[in-house]
Amino acid sequence: MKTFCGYICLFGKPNAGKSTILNSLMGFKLSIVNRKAQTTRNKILGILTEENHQAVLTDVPGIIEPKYELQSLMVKEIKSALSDADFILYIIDSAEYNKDEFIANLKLIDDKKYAIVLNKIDEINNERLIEIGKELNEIVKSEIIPLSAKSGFNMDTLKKTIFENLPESPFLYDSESTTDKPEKFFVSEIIRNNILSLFQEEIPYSVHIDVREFKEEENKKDFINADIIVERESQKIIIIGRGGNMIKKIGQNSRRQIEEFLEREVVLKLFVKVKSDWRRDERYLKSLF
Ligand SMILES: Nc1nc2c(ncn2[C@@H]2O[C@H](COP(=O)(O)OP(=O)(O)OP(=O)(O)O)[C@@H](O)[C@H]2O)c(=O)[nH]1
Ligand SMILES: [Mg+2]
Repeated sequence: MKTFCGYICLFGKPNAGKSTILNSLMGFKLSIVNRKAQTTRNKILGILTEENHQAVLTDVPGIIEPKYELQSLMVKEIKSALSDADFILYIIDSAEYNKDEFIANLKLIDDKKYAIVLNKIDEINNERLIEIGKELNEIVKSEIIPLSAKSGFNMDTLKKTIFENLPESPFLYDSESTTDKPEKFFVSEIIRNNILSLFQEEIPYSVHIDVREFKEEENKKDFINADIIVERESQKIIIIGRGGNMIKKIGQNSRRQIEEFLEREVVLKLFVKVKSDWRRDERYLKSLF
């Protein structure tokens, strides 16, 4: 039997809904989603296999002008995913659509095969949707898929487009795999997402999670030991909170979600550590990416 397999890159601005779309296609929460922009930092693979088709979906950070080393590495993640891609989904938040910006980002992908995904159409009215559609039709010849990842509207069309654009190729992953990242990665992402949700301004962007220990023992709960790395002593105090109330909340919420993800019970120990200016420390970042 012929098989079809290839890399599909989810590309777009921060907050466009790339990770939400990946999760919806996969049918479970693989990539963290947050209403704050710049949620995704690393390239995440979701492997979707149906019969003789395998789509390797890459969720990447939103496209930005890098201002510090961490962001430069995030842009590198995007560029490597784009160059590997057989097909690109250019994802747009329809409520935030802007023609000039659309054209500027299109330049990064216009040598590749792509489709335009107009996400969050639940946030605009029909007249606006038609207006955007007309404008896009004047700029590109590619397929345009209006959808709402949140409600699931038109996700089936998107899936069909993805499978139709896979090149003929042997499978790259075995058909049971759903991702390339180890469980440890998802544990750190869940903890980071709770910090993103609980704190404002700089804190979420100053945090890195280092899962130092992840022990699976027979007849015992998994033991997870993770460091929350921040850039300054003052941030450490905020993360710990009055009488430890914030770190306790982070721990409780994360443990619950980790257990949901792993489908088994865990013991989670969190420590807050300061590593000054880690976001600009090239050597440290290299060890993370
Ligand atoms: N109303 C509405 N909101 C959506 C839809 N899809 C995603 N969102 C919301 O948009 C926000 C951003 O979603 P993400 O999936 O994290 O966006 P992203 O493109 O991965 O963002 P980065 O990782 O920061 O680049 C979240 O609050 C989502 O719940 C949609 O179809 N409709
Ligand atoms: Mg994301």
